[in-house]
Amino acid sequence: MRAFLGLGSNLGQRHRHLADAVAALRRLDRVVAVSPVYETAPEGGPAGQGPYLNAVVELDTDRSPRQLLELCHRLEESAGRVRWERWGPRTLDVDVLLVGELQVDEPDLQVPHPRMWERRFVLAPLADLAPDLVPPGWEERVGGTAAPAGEL
Ligand code: GSY
Repeated sequence: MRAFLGLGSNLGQRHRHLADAVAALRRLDRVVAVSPVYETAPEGGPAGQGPYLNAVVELDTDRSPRQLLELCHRLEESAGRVRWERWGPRTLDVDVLLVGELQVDEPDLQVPHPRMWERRFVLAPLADLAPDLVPPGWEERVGGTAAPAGEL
């Protein structure tokens, strides 16, 4: 199954947190591709939080969406994430974006991710990996900023 995970960090050693998560994914599953990193303005959450680094990882996986969610939580815990505040700054956020054509609508898990189509910090790296999946003209319709910030 072709699956996509969104990675973000705006606390501590941001690049290191993303790189560690990708290294762990390479050990635990089949990583097909990793997008470039983008520095993005925070969307939502408290004022004054720092910019994010964001990237998207493509997997070829046998895991279910729920198993992928559990994997995401493990990666976040490994980065020392503490859930102080909803939408607040975090060392690492990992979201399940897409899992093949599967659709899930449960309280703690929605696939495709319900807000991904309005988020430049998701669509910019996803468009690099899978332009076929990103609606044409998204750049005109979606706000926010995303500046290239290297590779993982
Ligand atoms: O939902 C992911 C965490 N997050 C982000 C993010 O990763 N990047 C940007 N730019 N803003 C965000 N707001 C939240 S919450």
